Amino acid sequence: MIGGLSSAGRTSYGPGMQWNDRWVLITGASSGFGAAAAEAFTRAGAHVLLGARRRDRLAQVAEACRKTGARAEFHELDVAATSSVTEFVDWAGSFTPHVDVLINNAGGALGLDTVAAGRDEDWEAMVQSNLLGLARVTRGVLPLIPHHRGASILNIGSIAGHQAYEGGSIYCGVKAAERSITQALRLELNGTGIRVGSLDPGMALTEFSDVRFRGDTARAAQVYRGVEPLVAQDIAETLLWMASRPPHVNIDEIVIKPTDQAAIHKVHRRATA
Ligand code: NDP
Ligand code: 8X3
Repeated sequence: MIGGLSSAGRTSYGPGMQWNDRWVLITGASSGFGAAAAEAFTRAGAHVLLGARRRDRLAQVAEACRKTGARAEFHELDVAATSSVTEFVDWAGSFTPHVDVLINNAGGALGLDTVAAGRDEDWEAMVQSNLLGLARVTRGVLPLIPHHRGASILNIGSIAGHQAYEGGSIYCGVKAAERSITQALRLELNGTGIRVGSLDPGMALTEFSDVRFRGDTARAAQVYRGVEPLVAQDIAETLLWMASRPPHVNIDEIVIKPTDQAAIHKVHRRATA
């Protein structure tokens, strides 16, 4: 026995890990990273509990996940409202007494305004979803996360949390705060066996820029002009890898960027027609 875990318990993880009796709860599962993570974990055999505001999109994601034979349940969730988070967690608890992986993914950026031109409603929404939402969901779900079974809390940060850029002030700020919350949780949960990690992507092609630029798809497309960005599946596979390490291994932080993006401001762009 090591740290209360039998050797049998340890060997059930790793590349051959059995996901069949495991539940994964994902916020922001209606598109992008969250939807891809739902598909990756169900393909591995896990069951998923999916939350976001757009029910119709959640239904599509759940339907795709069920084709693997796994269970995929969904419920409306607005991480910006404590009442919605409470209702969602109660709903989740009606399916399972244990959530083995919590993926705090809901969030995004609104606008690319300088501080001088920034709008209260954008700032408040970014703080509510990326920062307070992550804390609310974690507080709510923690009682369902088992100790000493290799459970994980995986938070989605960003390279914006490592380096600020013009027009990104509040978004960069909340993603920097995500790293601090992750580090605090890692300390607070030390001894419980619950792993805590942050996955911090660079430029990835999802609905992120469409949302940021409020449906201005031409402007959103310019972000990825001449670049081969990450795709949602890159993030999903990395999340699955992080959660599949043996229980004594905690991946604290991963920064993942497109090969074309050496730094926030250093992006290689090919000539386009
Ligand atoms: P998407 O816009 O495709 O996905 C964002 C998800 O978050 C959607 O499912 C959306 O669902 C959900 N969401 C937003 N606000 C709320 C809310 N208040 N309550 C519940 N769900 C919410 O973008 P990505 O997949 O790219 O973004 C996922 C995460 O990754 C975000 O935290 C983002 O900041 C981060 N990120 C993205 C990068 C990129 O370049 N794409 C790079 C680094 C980090 P709905 O609208 O239905 O509620
Ligand atoms: C998304 C990456 O660089 O657009 O978090 O902020 S960036």
